[in-house]
Amino acid sequence: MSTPEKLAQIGVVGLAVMGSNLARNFARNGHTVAVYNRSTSRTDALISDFGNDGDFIPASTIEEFIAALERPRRAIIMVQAGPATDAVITQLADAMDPGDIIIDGGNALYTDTIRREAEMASRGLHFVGAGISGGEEGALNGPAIMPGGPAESYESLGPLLESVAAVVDGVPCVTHIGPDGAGHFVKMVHNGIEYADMQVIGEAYQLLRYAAGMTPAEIAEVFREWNSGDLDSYLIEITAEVLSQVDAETGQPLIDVIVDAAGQKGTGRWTVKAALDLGIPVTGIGEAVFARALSGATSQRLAAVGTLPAGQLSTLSELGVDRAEFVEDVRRALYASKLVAYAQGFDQIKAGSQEYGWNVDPRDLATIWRGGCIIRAKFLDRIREAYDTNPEVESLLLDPYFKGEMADLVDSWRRVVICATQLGLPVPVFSSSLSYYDSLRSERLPAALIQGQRDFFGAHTYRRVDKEGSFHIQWSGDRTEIEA
Ligand code: NBP
Repeated sequence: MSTPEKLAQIGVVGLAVMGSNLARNFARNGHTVAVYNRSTSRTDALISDFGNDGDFIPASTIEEFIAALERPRRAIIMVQAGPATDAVITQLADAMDPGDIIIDGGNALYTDTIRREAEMASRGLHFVGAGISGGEEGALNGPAIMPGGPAESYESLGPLLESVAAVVDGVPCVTHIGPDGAGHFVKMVHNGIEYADMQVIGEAYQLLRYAAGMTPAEIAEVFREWNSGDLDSYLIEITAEVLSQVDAETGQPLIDVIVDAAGQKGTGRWTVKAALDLGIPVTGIGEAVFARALSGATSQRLAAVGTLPAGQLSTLSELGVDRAEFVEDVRRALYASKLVAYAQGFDQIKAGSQEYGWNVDPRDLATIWRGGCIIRAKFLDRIREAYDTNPEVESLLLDPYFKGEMADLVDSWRRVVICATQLGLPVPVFSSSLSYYDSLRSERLPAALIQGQRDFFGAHTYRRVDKEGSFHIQWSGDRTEIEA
């Protein structure tokens, strides 16, 4: 096997939609890119369709691919997460030398990344689990990139990633997140927040459509308007596009011909599982994942529609609610619920960072999520400012700016949740986020009663508000308190 005259600065393994777009992005930015895919047809298609984008070195075997890379070799894997990724890692590692860098750009589970990083480190290789957000469009034109792994690998890899990442205010949307699984953990929570963000937008749509009686085209206009204020974000922008789309076949709004069942098998579910392990209440993300699960429970839904009693329902006009005021209330409820979801997501990242010793800086995330990724939003600037003001803030909701926002939003939020309940419209994230908010600000929670119950049936003991120690009531005896 001959070594090519010109070597590649970076290689991409896996040339489905994400890998080929990322390879093109590197090539368009002046890098020579080695490309390899298990089935050579994808490699051939990339070269024939987009070979003019820049310098590619197509390889038909892993050995050819490795030989095409300059040292230290840098290879990005963009294949299906799970066993496929392990198979490719093994192939690459067997052909690489100490000091070479393997980057997994897929949506890997962070615990897999921790395991893989340790395995590769024991072989003298650098392993970088990098979350890449922005879908196929982002991969081609500038994604947000969240690389973990050894800090020293970022010295060699960072400039390359910075050259292809999205840029906001002159700042590339990529930074070293932390050791081993940090990058994939942060990407997972990013996706969890994305689930919540999409669900709150869905709930707002549902209210405007079925409570305010607006058409999809009218609602699209409302979202366009909202996109010029606090809610300015990619997801609000594309929502207006989806709602304006008319189905060519039927002439109906596209939204009305799309089956209302959404999948929830990937990173959203992982986020909630990880949050449960860490004991962090990510209620917004959790409800969003469950809302998708319920949407897909087709047979249960079919059995329930029109048969489960709804009780006495009202309409907006029966409740004497002004439509324009209601639309503004819904905007505020959306914003408040979204704030809760982000605050909870950042809480989870903080907890994960502490658990695994990653030292993740939340300001970095608020900075790199401003561009390229699906949850890019204007208000991430505010989140960064909040952490600039106080990096140790207990919750984003307690930042002075966001507290001020909440003061403006909370009355509308309550009105919307009450109204939705009276109309019989589901608002799982709006309502659970409000309950979370009220729980956070409650002086006393019913957990005291739960502790009393636990002590009663299981002698689990309780702590007192007025002195140190653990106590137990002798419930089946004379009911005196003893110190445990
Ligand atoms: P897919 O996730 O659909 O994976 C297809 C690629 O995996 C093909 O190149 C395929 O090769 C390769 N592959 C498989 Br499957 N098994 C393999 C094996 N045992 N050995 C070698 N290669 C194997 O591609 P994608 O949608 O481009 O996504 C790539 C990664 O990026 C995934 O981890 C995904 O979760 C992540 N991601 C995707 C998006 C998105 O919007 N799609 C966004 C962010 C992250 P073949 O051609 O020979 O079958």
